[in-house]
Amino acid sequence: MSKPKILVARAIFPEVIAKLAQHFDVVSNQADEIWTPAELIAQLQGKQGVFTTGGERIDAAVLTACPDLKICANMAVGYNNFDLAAMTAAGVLATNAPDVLTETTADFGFALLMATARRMTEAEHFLRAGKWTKWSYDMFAGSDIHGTTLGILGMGRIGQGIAQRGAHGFDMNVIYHNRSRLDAATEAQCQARYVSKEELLKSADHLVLVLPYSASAHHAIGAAELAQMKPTATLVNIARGGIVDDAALAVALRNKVIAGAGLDVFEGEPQLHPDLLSVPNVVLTPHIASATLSTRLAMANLAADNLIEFLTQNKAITPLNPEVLVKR
Ligand code: 8YV
Repeated sequence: MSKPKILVARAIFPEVIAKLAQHFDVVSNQADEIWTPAELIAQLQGKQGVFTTGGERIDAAVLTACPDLKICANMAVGYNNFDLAAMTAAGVLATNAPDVLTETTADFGFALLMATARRMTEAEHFLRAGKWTKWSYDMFAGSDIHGTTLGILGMGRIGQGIAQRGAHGFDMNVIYHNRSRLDAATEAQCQARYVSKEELLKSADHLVLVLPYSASAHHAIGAAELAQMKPTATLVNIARGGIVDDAALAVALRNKVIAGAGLDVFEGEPQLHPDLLSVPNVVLTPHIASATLSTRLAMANLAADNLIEFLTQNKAITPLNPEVLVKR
C-alpha cells in the first residue's frame, strides 16, 4: 500500500523528517525557501497532511485549492496562521503544539523583562562602541524588578509561568487581566490578583503581554493604552505582532511615555517598524521565545506525532477542532 503524502513547509530537524518518512511519502522544504501563497498551494497538491511552523497561512482559498488536504499540524502554540472556522467547515483537522514550550517561553519572557528593566542591551551597545570611559552614579540606571508590580495581559499557561517566576522568584506583586478569570486555586498558586485592563495598565511597573492574537486583540496596546501606563513602566511583548501598535509604541518610547520595551514579536515580522530600530530604550529579539534546541525539538516532534496519529489512526494529541475527528 502506498504511504500518505505530506509536505513539511519549512526546514526542520532531520531526525523529525526521518521519523515522518517511516510513515509518509515526505516532501520537505529543507532548503527553507519562503513560498508565496501560490507556491504553497502548488506544493500542497496531492498532499494529505502539512507540517507548518506558524508563518504559513491556511485559509479557505488554500483549502479549496487543495482538496486532498486532511490535516495541518502547526509547530507552534499560536495558530493565527490558520483560519480555524474554514478548516472545520472543510473537515480539515488543525493541531498546534502547546505545553512543551510553556516553561522555556516563560523563562524568555522573564529574561526580556529583566534585560529591558535593567537596560542591558543599551548598556552593551554603549560598551561595544567604546564609549565607556568613566563610571557615573546614574549610568544606565534602570528600574527594579524584585518587589515591584508585575502585570500580565493574557493568563494562559505561559502567563501563569511568568506569574510564578515573578511571585516566587522575585517577590513581585502579580496582577493580571484575561478574557476569563482563573479559578481560585490557580490564582493562589500564581499569587496573582485579577484586575480590569485599566487597573492593569495603571498599576503595573512591568507589563508582559502573553495573549493569543485575534481580531479583537489587534492593537490591544496602542497610544491610548500606553498613555495610561506609568512613565517608569516597561512593556514586554512575547505574544504576537499586531497586539501592540508598533508605530505608536515607537513614539511613546521616544517621548518617554513609558521607560522601555522588550519585543520578541512585531507587526509584519520579519520586517520591523523602522522607528523601533532608532529608539534606544527597546530590547529587540527575532521571535525566539521558544528557541532552545530541546524545546524546538519537542515542538517539532509533537507536530509530527499529530500527523502520524491522525493519518494512521484518525486520532490526534492536541487537536484544535476535535469535532473534525468525530465526523470522520
Ligand atoms: C514559534 C510561537 O516558534 O509557538 C508559538 O506560538 O510563537 C513560537 O514558539 C513561532 O510561532 C514560529 O513561527
